[in-house]
Amino acid sequence: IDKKREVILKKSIIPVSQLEASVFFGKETISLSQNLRNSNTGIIAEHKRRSPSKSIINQSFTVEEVVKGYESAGACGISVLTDGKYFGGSLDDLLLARASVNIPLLRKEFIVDEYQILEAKAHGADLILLIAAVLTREEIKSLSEFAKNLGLEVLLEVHNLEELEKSIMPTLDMIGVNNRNLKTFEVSLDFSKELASKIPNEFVKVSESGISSIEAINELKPYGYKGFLIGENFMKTDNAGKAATE
Ligand code: IGP
Repeated sequence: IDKKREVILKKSIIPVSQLEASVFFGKETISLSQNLRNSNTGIIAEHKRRSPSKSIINQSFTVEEVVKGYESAGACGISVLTDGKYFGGSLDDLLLARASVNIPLLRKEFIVDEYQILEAKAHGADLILLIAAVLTREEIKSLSEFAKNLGLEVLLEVHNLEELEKSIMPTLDMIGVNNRNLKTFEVSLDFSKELASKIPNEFVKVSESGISSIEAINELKPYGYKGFLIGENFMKTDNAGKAATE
């Protein structure tokens, strides 16, 4: 992570003043947490070309095609991977998505620095992801406060009880349980089921990764989950938007 921070700061070629001058910077954000509270499907569909666990998933569609498909299929929000190294994404993907749809957009990235949050806002994001596994409580606090001050919502990702307990604070909007262990790539919905009762009710509960059927969603709903983050299962099909409808 320190390496990543170094790389980011070196690459921070767009001056902050220029990010702040972008058309999207002053734009009001759209609330994913509200959408999820009011929805009975709760789908957050992800744009994901490839991943470290599966290599290439799908590279045959443009970002616009995928996100428009997701929007017309009724997704509550869209997650756009902007990490290039592991997921083949970029901030341009986020910008193209923003130009194509009017539903909330998550910048899916390993965020470790405030500069990345400014980038997210300038490229049209409505919310950011913070991953408890790579951040201290103090970092989660300062990064989430920074995001909230820009009008962005915060989805905090946890994978176990320790990460959850260290992270709970009022500047988070949604808490996501990642069903995939980022180190071993093991996937199990049991992670969501086991942690559900430990997540305080003021946060919208999201279950992330490895969700590949309506049955899985129906299994998770009784545990209080309102959001379901799905990438690979939609992206691997010939028509991601259509898969999201079904
Ligand atoms: C989507 P899946 O199994 O449906 O493709 O998973 C999403 O949850 C996953 O991409 C993800 C992720 C992350 C990627 C969850 N947390 C953190 C990168 C970084």
